[in-house]
Amino acid sequence: MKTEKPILVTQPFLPPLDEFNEYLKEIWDNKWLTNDGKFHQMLEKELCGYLGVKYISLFANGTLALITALQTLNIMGEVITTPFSFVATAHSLWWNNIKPVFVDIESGTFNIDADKIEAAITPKTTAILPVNVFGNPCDDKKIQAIADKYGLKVIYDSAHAFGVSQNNQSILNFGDLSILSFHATKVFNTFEGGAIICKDEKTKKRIDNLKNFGYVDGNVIAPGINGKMNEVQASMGLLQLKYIDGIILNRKKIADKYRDGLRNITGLSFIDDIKGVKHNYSYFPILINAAEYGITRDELFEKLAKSNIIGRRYFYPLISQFSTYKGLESAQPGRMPVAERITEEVLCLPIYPDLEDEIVEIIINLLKTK
Ligand code: T4K
Repeated sequence: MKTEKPILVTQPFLPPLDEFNEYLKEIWDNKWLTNDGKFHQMLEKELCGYLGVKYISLFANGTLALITALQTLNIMGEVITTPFSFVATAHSLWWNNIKPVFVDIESGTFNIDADKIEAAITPKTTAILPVNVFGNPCDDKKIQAIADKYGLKVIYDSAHAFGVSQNNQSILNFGDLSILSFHATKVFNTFEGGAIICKDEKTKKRIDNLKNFGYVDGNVIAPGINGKMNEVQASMGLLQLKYIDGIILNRKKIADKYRDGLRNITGLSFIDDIKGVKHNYSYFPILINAAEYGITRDELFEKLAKSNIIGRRYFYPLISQFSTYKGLESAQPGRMPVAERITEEVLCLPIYPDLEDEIVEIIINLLKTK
């Protein structure tokens, strides 16, 4: 069983080109390309409505949004975060001269284990930076209670969590600030892009200033960055919004098909939908317990690749295992047993709105036959 062309872990959704051309024509006519343009303003407004959030500030990418979110709240010293994420999470701390302190994750969601946060707090801790990894919500209640007790800020890296809600509330409203990524590989894409979500107008203004070099009325109030989203990106976002419900529905159908096909395979497990949560099916991670499954995750990865199925080991290695971070005390081997196991077992299977049923069946059969 080998597919004709390589099946990648994801493929961006692209709307019909002629619909995009209409936006491009308007941009060409107006000659307004960036700096809070018409489409930028429209997208901020429409996203607030779609996502159920109060204020949103668009960015050129999610990493700049993270870096600016930390600057917005003047975070410094040490920040508690997860090692099980894309490296941009911890990099945003490094860029702000903040020391990341890694805390283990829980096996049910792969998110930071809220019960282990308190032990990592020191007099230098100023914030918690959890990640709603693969779009699964963190235990916000517990995290917020700890933050309140110790006077810490909470910034959520929600790069994977576009459109996810819990008990009919957007999880982007968790914490003080949340960030999104609109990268090509995400559920909702603007080629590259990102955003910060905040709850009051004053903070929104500060973020908008910081993403525009720190300018306020001709004065510069802080060493801000150029984080602005341009009009081509924003118009792509407006167009994506027209299709987003169908995109998420197709992803759900694929996730359901995987779950039906992969349930009850010894040594292979996955996360089911969480009660009360509206998921976005941004990734489909499975765990391979080599002793029970018969081959290791890496052997399975190679086997699938031979059949042209290119999964991804998100997130392997852990951020704390990269050279840049492995010298930190919190990164030492043995300190985060759950994360250290999951990073060796995880494999993300292809999932994207156009993925054909027959391909999903091929993948399921490959996983069934060892
Ligand atoms: N926080 C978290 C938790 C994140 O996951 C990320 C980004 C960030 C923060 C930072 O947000 P951004 O600054 O990126 O907005 C990818 C993405 O580049 C990255 O955005 C993403 N997380 C990360 C999880 O995945 P790679 O190195 O795996 O990307 P790449 O190029 O190997 O692409 C993955 C697959 O997607 C390929 O197999 C093919 C497909 N693909 C990719 C691109 C770029 C396409 O089909 N078309 C494309 O245009 O990092």
